[in-house]
Amino acid sequence: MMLRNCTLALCRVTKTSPKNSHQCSVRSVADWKWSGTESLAQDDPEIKSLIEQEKDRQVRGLELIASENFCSKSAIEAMGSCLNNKYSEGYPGQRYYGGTIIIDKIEELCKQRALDLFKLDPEEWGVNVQPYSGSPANFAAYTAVLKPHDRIMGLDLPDGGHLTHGFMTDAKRISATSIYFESMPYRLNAQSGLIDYDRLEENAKLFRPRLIIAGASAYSRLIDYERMKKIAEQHNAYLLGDMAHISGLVAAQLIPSPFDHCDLITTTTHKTLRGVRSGIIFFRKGVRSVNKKTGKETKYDLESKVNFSVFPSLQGGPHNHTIAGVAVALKQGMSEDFKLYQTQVMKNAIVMSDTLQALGYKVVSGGTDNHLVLVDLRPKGIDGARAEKVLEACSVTANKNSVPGDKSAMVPGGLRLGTPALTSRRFVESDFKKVMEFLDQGVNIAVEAKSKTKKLADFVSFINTDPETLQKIAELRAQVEVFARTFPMPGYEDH
Ligand code: DSN
Repeated sequence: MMLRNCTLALCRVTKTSPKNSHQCSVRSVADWKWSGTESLAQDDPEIKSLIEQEKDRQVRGLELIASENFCSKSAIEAMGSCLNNKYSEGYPGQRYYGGTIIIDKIEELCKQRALDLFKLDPEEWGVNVQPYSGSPANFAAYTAVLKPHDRIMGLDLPDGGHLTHGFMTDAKRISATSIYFESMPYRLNAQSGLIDYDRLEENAKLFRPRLIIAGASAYSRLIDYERMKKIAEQHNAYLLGDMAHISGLVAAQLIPSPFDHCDLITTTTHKTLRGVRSGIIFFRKGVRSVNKKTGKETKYDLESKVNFSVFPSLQGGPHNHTIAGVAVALKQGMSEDFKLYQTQVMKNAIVMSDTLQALGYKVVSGGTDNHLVLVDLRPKGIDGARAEKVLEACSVTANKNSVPGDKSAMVPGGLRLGTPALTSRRFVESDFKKVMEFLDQGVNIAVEAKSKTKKLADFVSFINTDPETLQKIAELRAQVEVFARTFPMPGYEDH
């Protein structure tokens, strides 16, 4: 007789029995031991322990990844709530399921706060808060305004752009945004380290894009949205601002706003914005252009296109628990404290850049106007991959990054360093000076280890086995961890 598990795990179905009758090994649900109200420690000590270990790693380490941050306890509390349980395909007032009255209120509140945070007039801008994260938000925004094979131009990934800005290589179309659309990148000027707007304009004349993307993942300077809008207008193309990295700085009105010139804007909510992980699309409403001869107005039609693209074209049920967490973070973003925080993020980035240069490092473009610094390690005789490995062993987390002129993405010449996460832990200028001194010591260990090894794999094995190097790493890690543990940490104490 064959047996198979039933969806009620305690029951069995006999295939041979008439009408697949159930033979339950318990008599009623009252016999269940599990109530669903057990704590994580009771239900799954293995996952609980791994979360505690990750929390400890975050507390004892120096987090310099420019896209990361430490979300507040209140936003995480909203995300870890019963809102997880509700399906609500559609939009407020137009759902495909019942029971969505409260969910509608949460989504409306989140949308209102998104508009308020960026000081947007609802007659001129609309917003969709359902994208699951930044990459889905970008693909949904493109799908809203492009047909398959329409042309896009974004900053090339090795020059600081993002995968979803159309990344492809000679051998392969990597991002779906280069599979479904035709992509031509623009790049940095290799000497200045700044976006080469002249070249973008020149190439746009040949390529005739439908969409130009103004945004970056590893660019430490301000973006000239006005210039990019002028280039886009020459081809009747849309200008999309991907402000994922800088949205907190934009919200605090510390840097020029993409809202002044872009047609569409996407962002994640967990980088400088310091919320739970999600994505948002803003779109313009009202008049798009006026015919100079006839005076006839052409209106934006982005609202229905963006909404349809997010659901039903690309996504299913919105993550209501996440939308609530985003709403909490957006409210925090309107506080005076948030502005002070963002101001400190930028002050810390300048100190980071200045200290590195004083220590003899080459900083791409010579400085920073935002929350991050790109360091070119090649003049030090080391690369980002090797430095990242040693720094991680010393509890300093950063990521390798390509710098202008780089050949290899796997062993690029630079490191990307950001201040948002540690600034959330109340690090100020003097603390960042110290963090850069720790980083310098780690890089020096890497330089020495490189001189004794050949390939990256030999290097990794060497730093994990050579007693003298292990000793140096252990000494530096101990100093880093004692220092890092003295700072407060947002979120829950142990998770
Ligand atoms: N992973 C993010 C970053 O590091 O910039 C972008 O998605």
